[in-house]
Amino acid sequence: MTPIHRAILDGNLKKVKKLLESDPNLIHEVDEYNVPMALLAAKTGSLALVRYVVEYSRASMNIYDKKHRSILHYGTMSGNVEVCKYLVERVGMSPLEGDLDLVTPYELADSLSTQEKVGEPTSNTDYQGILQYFERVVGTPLSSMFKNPIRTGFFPDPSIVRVGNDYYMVNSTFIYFPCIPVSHSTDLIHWKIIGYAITNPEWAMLDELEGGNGFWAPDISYYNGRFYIAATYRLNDNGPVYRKQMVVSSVKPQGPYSKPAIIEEDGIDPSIFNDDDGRRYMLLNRGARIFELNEDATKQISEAEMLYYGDYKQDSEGPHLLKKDGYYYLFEAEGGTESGHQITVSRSKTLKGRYEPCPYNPIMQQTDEDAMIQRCGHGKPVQTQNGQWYMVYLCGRKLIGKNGEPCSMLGRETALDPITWTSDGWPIVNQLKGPSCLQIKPYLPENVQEITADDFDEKTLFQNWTFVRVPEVDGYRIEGGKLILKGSRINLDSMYAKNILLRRQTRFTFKAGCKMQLPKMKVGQDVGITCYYDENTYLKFAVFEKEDGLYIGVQEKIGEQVISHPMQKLKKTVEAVYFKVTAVKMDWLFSYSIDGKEYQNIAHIDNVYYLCEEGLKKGKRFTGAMLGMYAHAGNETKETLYVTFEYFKYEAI
Ligand code: 6LW
Repeated sequence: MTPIHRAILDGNLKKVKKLLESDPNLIHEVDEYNVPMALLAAKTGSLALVRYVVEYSRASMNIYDKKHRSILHYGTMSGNVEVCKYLVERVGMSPLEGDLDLVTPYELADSLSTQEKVGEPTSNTDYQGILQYFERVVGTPLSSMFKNPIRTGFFPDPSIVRVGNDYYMVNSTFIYFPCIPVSHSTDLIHWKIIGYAITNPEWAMLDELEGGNGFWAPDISYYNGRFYIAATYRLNDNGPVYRKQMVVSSVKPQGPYSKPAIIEEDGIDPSIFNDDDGRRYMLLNRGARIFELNEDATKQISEAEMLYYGDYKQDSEGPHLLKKDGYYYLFEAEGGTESGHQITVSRSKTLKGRYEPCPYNPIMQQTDEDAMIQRCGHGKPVQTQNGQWYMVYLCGRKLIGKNGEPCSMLGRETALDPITWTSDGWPIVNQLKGPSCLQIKPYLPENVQEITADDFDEKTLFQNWTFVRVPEVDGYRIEGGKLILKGSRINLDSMYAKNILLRRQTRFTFKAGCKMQLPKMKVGQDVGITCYYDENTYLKFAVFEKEDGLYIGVQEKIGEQVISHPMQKLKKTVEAVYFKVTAVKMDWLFSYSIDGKEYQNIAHIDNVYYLCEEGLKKGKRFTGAMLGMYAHAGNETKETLYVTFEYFKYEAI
């Protein structure tokens, strides 16, 4: 331990002063965990030492440890209210700034005070006091706050509409079927999928599309008693026409929706705007182009023309118009869906312009490139029944893989932050502070959270299940509380594979499991669980029938590579297999059981990078990690393979 480190840990101000006077740069040292000295000083709880470091040393106050914890996180750990007060009131540190696990000082104080209550009280700590202090400065108890992202896992490109006291959201689904989930909420925080824009297999048009194409960036709106969903239908890159727009409508938000009307206009991210004079329009990129629609929004009736390109002028897309107080406000996503992503706004007194950009642009952007919540953009505003305004927007979080590589495992997600209107009439999101980790809940009645376990006891599948492209007509059935999947002739590595039933991975850390009855299999067949990104990258945790018997184990598919982990032989008499996946960020453990009681580990993979967006350079990797069940029958036999699953559980840990 270096002398400055020792002096700080001892809270020895005299010694710290002496050392820094002789060499001011010593404050830039870090300990063996890479924690900067200034943060360690805060952790001692010595206010005099903290003040000296802040006011006389060369330490900056925008420094973090490698978990992106600030000096206020460390002040909180000290248990000294006075240190926290000083850091908040004199240094301007925020109790709402999240670390890489999105834990804020406010929540840290809460968990430490709970530990304090159950454990041994330690002498000089007052976590309860810090918690109360943070509650006073934030102005809201923790129980009245929510965390971003509000929709974790693959929920990109959100669009929202309110009808009465109900909120509806749509997100992109690319090649997944049913297409484009419609989710419902009453509180803007908890969402449940209630239906889909396209449920008729004949209307899905997904069969020939590579992963990443399909239905992009939908918009939901409401007009004359009907819900309208518009989206881009993105074809493969090989034809002259590879983008069209589609519109469906229904009187019920959950559908069924009408047959897609196709609008042959190039561009992405269509949204529908209904003007007060009853005329209807579609907006879409590049920038914000506009054309008129007929009364039922199924036909284009004017040429597209440029409304306004955008303020940032790069990858301008996701246009939405809002009419308010005599202005047309035009919201755009700019900078592309990666780290430069942002939301800008412009306005005009007349629909066709000229649009003037907002002086506060971008009104949403993450500027701290080390923070967990990144790539914030592509949003749409909504006003609550109480008159408050919110923005739903796209965001993404990256884990760090084993070799330091960024891994966007959960794909692009949805976040929520309040909009306030400035005195000169401009909307700004979260006070221009970028995305929040912890935010005050809208003043709205709470509703229930999405279901995480399925016993297949209902007649139909829960709405959070989704297929990779359209399943066969007899691809699955639910019978006597069990799910029966029909084996696919084609393997998972092809876009022609069928009946792959998946759900979103919504947490970095989770446990999932299912019980499968073992069918009679032929050599070359395999049945079980898949953790899936697309036809190029996935893993199978399954039972494989080989020449010399039945095996259970894990097989990874990473581009052209197939990696088989050592498998275990199963007795022919085995009737059922229980699968368990325990995932802690990039590190996953696979275990199985024959009796449902004793589990045995079969494989451990410490870097599932290929289930992330960055995992392979092939195709458009726009979705997120999924997991679920599959059966691969192969082409060797005429007999149909059916496999029965009794339940599938998924829980955050
Ligand atoms: C979508 C575009 C985008 O059309 O990504 O982040 C594209 N934004 O708006 C695919 O989701």
